[in-house]
Amino acid sequence: MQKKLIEVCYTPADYEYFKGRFDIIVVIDVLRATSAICSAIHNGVNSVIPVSTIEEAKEYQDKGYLVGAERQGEIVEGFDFGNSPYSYMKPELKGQDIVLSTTNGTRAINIAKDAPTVVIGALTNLNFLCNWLIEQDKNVLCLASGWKDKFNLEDTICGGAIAESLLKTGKFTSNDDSSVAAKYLFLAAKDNYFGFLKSSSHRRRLKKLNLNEDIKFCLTPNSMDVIPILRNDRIE
Ligand code: 3SL
Repeated sequence: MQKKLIEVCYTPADYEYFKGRFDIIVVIDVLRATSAICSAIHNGVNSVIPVSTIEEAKEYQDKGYLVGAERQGEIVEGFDFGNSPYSYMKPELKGQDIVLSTTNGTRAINIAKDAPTVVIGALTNLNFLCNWLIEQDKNVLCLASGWKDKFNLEDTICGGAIAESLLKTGKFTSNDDSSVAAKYLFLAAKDNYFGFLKSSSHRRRLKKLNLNEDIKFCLTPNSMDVIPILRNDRIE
């Protein structure tokens, strides 16, 4: 039986070099967009509509939607909430369709949206997602959201964790050095994500904004058994 592919792409800017060869794209933004989306779906939000720009977010707000918007780690003035996974646990959000726009995560989701399947990955849903991906038996690309088209550690490590888990089954293979390096980073970080990522740029950025609790939450693996999937521009 032919093995399926598992590869890791480090930034949305590199996506064009991978595009077209994969059945499933796993979009990853550990700090914090995809962790927040997992949190929303886990807590009974009906759907999250990911939009790339603040202008699009405003249009939805004018139509009466609840809208989360984050830029540079902070809540954009005039919106209902930002990108903290805790904001999406509020009971009043259950059953709602909400809109989200973030610096990197929602942009990466929209860049990948023409792929056959787009699924949301984070450390918070890691094992559940890996088991689901193994069952699908399809070619998988992990797309790290990075930071403004630059490489970041936490998304790459999460991609490496997924690659390692799929490769271990013997049913997947990978050809690209980006995947090999992501796997090595994961193996170095896996026993202490929090410590390993201490000096990462995004952790420092969020720490300055007093978002340590968010960081701890996002770096704690396997707190949620969810597979958020993009269907017709909505993540459900
Ligand atoms: O870039 C994003 O999409 C965000 O997750 C960044 S932040 O964690 O809100 O700073």
